Amino acid sequence: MFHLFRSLVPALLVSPLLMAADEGTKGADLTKSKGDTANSETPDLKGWVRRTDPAMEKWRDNRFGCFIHFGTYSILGGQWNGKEVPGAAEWIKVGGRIPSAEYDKLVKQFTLENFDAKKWAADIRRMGAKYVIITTKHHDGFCLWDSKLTDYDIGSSPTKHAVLKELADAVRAEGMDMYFYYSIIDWHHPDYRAADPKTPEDQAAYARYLEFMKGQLKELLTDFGDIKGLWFDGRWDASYKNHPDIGKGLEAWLRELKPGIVLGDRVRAYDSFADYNSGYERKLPKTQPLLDWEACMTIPENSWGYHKTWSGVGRKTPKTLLEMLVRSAAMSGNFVLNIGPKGDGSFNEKDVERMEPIGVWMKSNGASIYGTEGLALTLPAGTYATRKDDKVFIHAFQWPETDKLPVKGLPGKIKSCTLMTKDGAKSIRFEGETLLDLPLTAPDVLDSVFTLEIEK
Ligand code: FHN
Repeated sequence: MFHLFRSLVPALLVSPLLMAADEGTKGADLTKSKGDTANSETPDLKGWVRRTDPAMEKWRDNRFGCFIHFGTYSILGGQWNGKEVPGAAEWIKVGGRIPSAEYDKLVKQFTLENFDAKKWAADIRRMGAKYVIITTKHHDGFCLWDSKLTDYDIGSSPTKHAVLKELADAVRAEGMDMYFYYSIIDWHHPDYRAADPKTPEDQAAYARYLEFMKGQLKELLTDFGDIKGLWFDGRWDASYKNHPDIGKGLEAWLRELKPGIVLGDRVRAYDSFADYNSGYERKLPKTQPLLDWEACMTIPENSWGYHKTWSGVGRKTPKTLLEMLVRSAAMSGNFVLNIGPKGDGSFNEKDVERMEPIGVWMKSNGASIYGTEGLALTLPAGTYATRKDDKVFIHAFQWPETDKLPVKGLPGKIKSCTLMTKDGAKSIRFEGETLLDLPLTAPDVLDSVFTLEIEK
């Protein structure tokens, strides 16, 4: 088996580190749940080449995605033995020091009596997302599909739902693109190694693990219809990070298996970018990055999986989340909002309370997001600009303090200006680059959008 990976694992050295099979979380570092580190934002693009093929253009045009973290940890909702476990709910096995024998029993409770893939997809589409990324396997190793390569999967649970298949079909039926998240880290697989494998035994085990991973990725790309891309995670363990050729080899193999596949840079070690920078986790860049990028965001400070209580700072409001989406579009990036469904398969009401108002806003104002790029204008605080063709969209999260709004640096003269209100688009007077006679209060409590038509 090892010879298959000679090209992927070129230089594994020898050392005494051993990791017992049932100690998959031993190498797990809780601090790492603070998030993947964004790759360099310096002008050194490390040879990155902007893809302009239809699949990548579609990824760009989508602008808004929905992340779903769902697994057996969703049953616990951040609680173990009646107490809240600090940290992200999907890390509860580590945070709560739950023995594998106990944690693995959750599979038998995965009944999903309230799971309805069509409802999930419809709710997500109503929020305005154009693509969905679901955790097919998170760090705990549990697989949301009936994999031929492991029994630690949904096939061993009592549910009758084929979650991934049902969801992928429903997502496409709603006109959205399906992406699969896959964790490189695996706390369950006996052959996974977190540390750089040094002994021949560890090297052979890790090579078997990489083979297992490829087998699973092949299942994911062949058994679920058109999957637009893979979203890798957990590249920080030394076994992967110290050997950039593993990621590069895997990436080349995937591109051959599925031409046009969209891959974020987490498939690689931190040495270079794949199609886009996916390292903006729970934060946005300060200025517009030079390459394609995507931010992913939690509703609480740091829990991706369902959390029943979350006693941290709190859950972000719809306005805060929407402003992050708009700021991302205004810096030519994608924004992915995460939700964590409950263990029974229903959505968390706290997530829905945020998805709905964002969806109402997107219904009237989606044209100012989809297919747009950012535009650097001189604008008052809390105001951002996006553009598409001859239209410039001004987003006012903070309503102007006077009845005028200066918009400096436009790419041409204004031909017309409208403001979206609850009664539709209303014409706005302007003089040069200043919008005049504005209503005294914001027509939209979230974000009021001006559409400027610019002379070519
Ligand atoms: O540890 C994970 C975390 O649970 C979550 O899945 C996020 C999503 O980007 N990724 C890791 C941290 O970078």
